[in-house]
Amino acid sequence: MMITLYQFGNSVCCQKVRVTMLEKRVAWDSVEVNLFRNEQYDPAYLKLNPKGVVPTIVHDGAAVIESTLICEYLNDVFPEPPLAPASPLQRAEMRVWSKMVDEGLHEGISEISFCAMFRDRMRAMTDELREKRFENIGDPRRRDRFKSTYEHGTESPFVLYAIANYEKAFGLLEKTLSHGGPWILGEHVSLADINLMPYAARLHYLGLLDLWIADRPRAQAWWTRVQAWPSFHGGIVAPMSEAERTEMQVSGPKIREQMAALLAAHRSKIAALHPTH
Ligand SMILES: N[C@@H](CCC(=O)N[C@@H](CS)C(=O)NCC(=O)O)C(=O)O
Repeated sequence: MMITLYQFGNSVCCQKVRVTMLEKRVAWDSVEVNLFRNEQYDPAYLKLNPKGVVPTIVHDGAAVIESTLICEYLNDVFPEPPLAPASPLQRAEMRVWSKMVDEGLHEGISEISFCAMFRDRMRAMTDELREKRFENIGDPRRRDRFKSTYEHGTESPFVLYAIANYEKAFGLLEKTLSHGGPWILGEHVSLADINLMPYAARLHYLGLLDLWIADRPRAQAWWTRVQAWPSFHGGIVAPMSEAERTEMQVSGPKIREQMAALLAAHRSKIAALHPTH
């Protein structure tokens, strides 16, 4: 039973697949798909993953795409240790978290990361090369996001959507953990936690996580527990290069002040709308 993971360095959605495989104690081979060299658009790779994104796994010759679905697939194929509860109701609760990541936090973290790190890199390109990068993005919505954040930085509406989605997620985390914890679904770690981990970790490395969790003690306790968890370390911390870590640590603080101001403004608006919350 052979697993090949198509991945790229520090990519958040590859991180959760690695964490899941480590927790399941399955071995895998890695193939790098270099996103900076557009290898995701290589025709051979597009056959495996028609969206042209990482990760993909190939297991016994069959390709599985979409990181959330890959983690669920791994949990089905390798039942021990279980990373999903047995009850259908609790499984539905677990999927609220992966859905939240896929529908909001994923896009959100690319905006924040882009703003903090890749925007400067793109500024340094020639106009011609930059236009080519934009043209290469086949999906018009993704291209518009990318362009908006390139042009407006933290003033892009997509950055505000990111901030609002994170606010909702950490608000829900705080509330959910108040019913028990220490993990999202209670006593056992699950794919709900694993899905969220890389998205909290990226903010942490950018030096921005505390903006959302400084006043949320249960979310903070969850984050401390995550950092001490061996598969988090093995799947996210250990594979990170020194250069990647440094780039995040240097870039995040450049947008911190604007992010804090946007979050504060967003929080006041929400508080005015729902005074009881
Ligand atoms: N929903 C997909 C999202 C995959 C995705 O967006 N991957 C990013 C890296 S985290 C990517 O490959 N981007 C390629 C690009 O920007 O061209 C999943 O969870 O697998």
